[in-house]
Amino acid sequence: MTAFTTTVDSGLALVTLDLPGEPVNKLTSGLIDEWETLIERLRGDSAVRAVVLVSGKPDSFIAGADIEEFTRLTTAAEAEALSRRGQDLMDRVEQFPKPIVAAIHGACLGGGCELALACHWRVATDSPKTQIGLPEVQLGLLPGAGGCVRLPRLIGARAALDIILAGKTERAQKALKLGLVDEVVPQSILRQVALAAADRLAREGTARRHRSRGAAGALLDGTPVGRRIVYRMAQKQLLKKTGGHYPAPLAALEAVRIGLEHGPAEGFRAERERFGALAVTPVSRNLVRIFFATTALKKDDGVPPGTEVEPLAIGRVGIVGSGFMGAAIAGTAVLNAEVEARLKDAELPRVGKGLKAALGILDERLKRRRLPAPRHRRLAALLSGTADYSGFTRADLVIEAVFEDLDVKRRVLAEVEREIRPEAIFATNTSTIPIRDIAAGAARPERVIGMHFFSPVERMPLLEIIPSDATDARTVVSAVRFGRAMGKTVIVVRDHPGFWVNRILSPYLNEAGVMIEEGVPVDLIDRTMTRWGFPVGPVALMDEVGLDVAQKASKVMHAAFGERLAPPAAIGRMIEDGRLGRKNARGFYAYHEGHKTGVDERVYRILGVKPLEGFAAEDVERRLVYLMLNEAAMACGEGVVRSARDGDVGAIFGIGFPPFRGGPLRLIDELTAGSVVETLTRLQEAHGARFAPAPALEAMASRGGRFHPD
Ligand code: 3H9
Repeated sequence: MTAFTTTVDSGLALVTLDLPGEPVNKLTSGLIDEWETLIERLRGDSAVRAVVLVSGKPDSFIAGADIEEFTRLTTAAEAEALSRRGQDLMDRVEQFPKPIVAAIHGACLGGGCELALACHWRVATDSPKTQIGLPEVQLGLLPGAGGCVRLPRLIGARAALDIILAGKTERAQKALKLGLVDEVVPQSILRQVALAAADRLAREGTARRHRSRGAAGALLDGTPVGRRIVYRMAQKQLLKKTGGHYPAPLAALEAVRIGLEHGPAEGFRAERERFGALAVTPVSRNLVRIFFATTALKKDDGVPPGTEVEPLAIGRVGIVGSGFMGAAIAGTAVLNAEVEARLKDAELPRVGKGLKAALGILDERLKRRRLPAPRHRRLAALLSGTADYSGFTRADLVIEAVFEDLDVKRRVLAEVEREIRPEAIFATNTSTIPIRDIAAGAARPERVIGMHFFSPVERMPLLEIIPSDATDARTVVSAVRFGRAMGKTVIVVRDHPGFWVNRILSPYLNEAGVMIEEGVPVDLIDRTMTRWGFPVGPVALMDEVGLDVAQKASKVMHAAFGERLAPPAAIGRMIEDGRLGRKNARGFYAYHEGHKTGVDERVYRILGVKPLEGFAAEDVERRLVYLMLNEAAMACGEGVVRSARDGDVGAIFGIGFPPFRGGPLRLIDELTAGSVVETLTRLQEAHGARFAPAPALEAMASRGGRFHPD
């Protein structure tokens, strides 16, 4: 392997790293060997005064240690040894007698960032592709090659903890402000500036950096007493945020603290010991699997391998329905896919409102400095509106986001088909209605597909794409690629009521309603499930979605699947009382000025129940979790998802299934299908037929199988 090429000019060695056969540079064991040999050679080469390290890849400096190698680690001792190797490497860079300058463009993450930190000077490009940070905790790990020690020493405890504990990455300008890099330059002059810095450092020695962090910064970062306050606050926030489910950030906090309070040697020891322990936890294993699953989905077009189609280039999108969903789809399409988006609604005032909401998505980015003003202006100009389909003849894709009603959707499809070119695609944004029903009377059913966005569109990472039996491969590939261009993780699912996400959500939400009718307190239900790891509880989720919307969806599911998915009467009674959830500030919870203030106790009277005392949280958890697992197994058995990988990614990104548990199908594998069947059978005896184990699960239990091969 020859990952490095070195040229020497005027005493300056320009080392270009380009890992052969890989899309990004990563610190593999082989690469580390090669680097060690190389720097030993440069150390002894009297013609070399200084070194510049640059990447030969288009958009990555170094994306970190090789995550593949982590999957092969079997013991904590092996993982600790890997970390020690990384630390030694960085130490040799830091102690190198000649200056080493990191010239950074693209992803500079994890071990890549740690290598840059060990260098004596860092120059980064101002490109939005340049991202510098330590995302290790997102893999259930901590920076294990010296990052927990070097970063706080460079930029202060608070700023370092902000990055390390959240696994954050920063753009170049912010990194400059923090002192994480020393210079930011346009990409075209990166090498020249880095070489000039190397020359200067070789002649004048390494510059001492004096950064003022203000009085508060000096007190909090600069004194042991101040730092104690910082650690305590960080720990409190972490426990609140992670619910104790994610050990990595707490371990990273400890490593940072030890490094700052007891010196680098102790810090490095704490770092590698904790890295070793974390790398073999089930939490880290699950998070690493999710990384590889989402990476694989970036290349998956949703059609069988070998299908040869030329996808439609999508430059203009029409969106029918300028309500909450339609507007957010338009705003997100413009922001991420940079396409022209035209909103259509029945009346111009409604169109105006939708355009304002779509523009709001761009404005928010501008305000948070994620979008420069000229780009904001350019993107805003891509948005337009109409009340009469004008311009739709030029659309490549039309997304319908009207009311969730079969007749209305069919009417819109017929209208749109009259306007658009024959090769244009019609996508329906439905959450439950089968695409074949919507496309039943279509003139060109092969161009009709489902695109199920999740709300709020600009923030939710998942998109379900649903071809009907009539949809052609070109339409599938075009829609999947467009979804990805919109920044979504896309799963292609089977045309079955509720598709994947709402299918597995349906029995879970229903059961929450059934429990409320039994008198189980609302806050007990929600608290139990957030403690289990969901970002919100099922009752709060119904309020968020809207009780009317939830009822509509549950009726579709009831009609399709019968009594097993019968909606609880509670929702209907809430709606009769005029309660629609957060949107009208009246739901299971009370709201004040848009903020949830607590359970609305009047709800129990409306439902004619008395809240029970002493109901066991374990019973709540078991009923809710096992119903979701059972439905996931059943739907997977029916081929609703193409693989267990897609099912788990869909549950995690679509409904916030706790990532550390790996997804519902992974959880079944971990519990074993046999034990899940046993628990369901006991629940069935106690609570009724809706808990009857899915045939797919029983079959799996009897042959001792798993959903995931690994
Ligand atoms: C770490 O560094 C630990 C250290 O502190 C301590 C060590 C002792 N490893 O995502 P893409 C592959 S932990 C292995 O489609 P993009 C990826 O699987 C690491 N493989 O491209 C895919 O492979 P394939 C901390 C990696 O442009 C291909 O590269 N670092 C790694 O959308 C293209 O990836 C991270 O957590 C890796 N580190 O995004 C960063 N990185 O083509 C993880 C990428 O065979 N990486 N691959 O399917 C990322 O966030 C994104 O991949 C990146 C590029 C932003 C770099």
